[in-house]
Amino acid sequence: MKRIVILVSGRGSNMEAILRARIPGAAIVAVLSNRPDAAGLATAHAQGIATLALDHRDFADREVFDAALAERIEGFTPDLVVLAGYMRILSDAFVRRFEGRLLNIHPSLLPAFPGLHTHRRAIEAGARVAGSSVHFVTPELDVGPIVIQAVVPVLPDDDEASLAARVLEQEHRIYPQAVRWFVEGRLTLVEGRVRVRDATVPAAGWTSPPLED
Ligand code: NHR
Ligand code: GAR
Repeated sequence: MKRIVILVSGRGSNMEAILRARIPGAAIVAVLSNRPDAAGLATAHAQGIATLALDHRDFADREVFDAALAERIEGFTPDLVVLAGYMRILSDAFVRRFEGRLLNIHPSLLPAFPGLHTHRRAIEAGARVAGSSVHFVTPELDVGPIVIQAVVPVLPDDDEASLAARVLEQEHRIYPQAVRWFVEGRLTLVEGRVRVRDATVPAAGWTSPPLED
């Protein structure tokens, strides 16, 4: 069994998509949040999963908070740590500690629109396509090596909410897919580059093909 810890800050729909996928060989051993009121925590708790909230406002600074968070995560001995709508930038020390086993999903076609308010910025820029990217987390924000992406159109009448909903639907496909690859031992980070061995991608929307060796 590969042990997975998921970090959320809010709704937790990506977490739910990963749970619903019932990935063979994967055990979601805990869901942690920096926000005690995150809906995702309650959802996980209702499914019998261990949950823990560490409120970042109770800690002196980012480094101290991240050190405490890392300790609690290590207590669950995870093979993989999954950021699913986790909204705190992670310090270098945290990222280095979990290097190669730390994934994030970002709601844009990286390297376009890193950081916050991605949908608003895509619409303002007049982008004709948008999407989502799963990437390994590196110390620098949203520039880690990309694992899988999905593309959606930006339609003339889109506002932030309508675009976010179209992107989110694709997130719920590609994040479980990336986690499945990892659990199957196909997805690795080798010298800072993503390798996906012998993978097939389900046909729906437009999703990046797996990388060959
Ligand atoms: N940490 C590192 N080091 N590298 C990444 O690539 C990270 C990361 C932590 C989170 C997710 C992320 C995203 O996909 C993520 C990627 C939060 C912020 C942010 O500015 C930016 C990007 C992401 C998550 N957070 C504010 C902060 O001061 C707080 C905002 C809030 O609480 O609402 O941490 O886009
Ligand atoms: C998702 O769209 C995710 O890509 C995005 O927040 C949403 C979380 O939804 N993440 C970020 O913006 C990270 N900065 P969820 O809580 O329902 O999974």
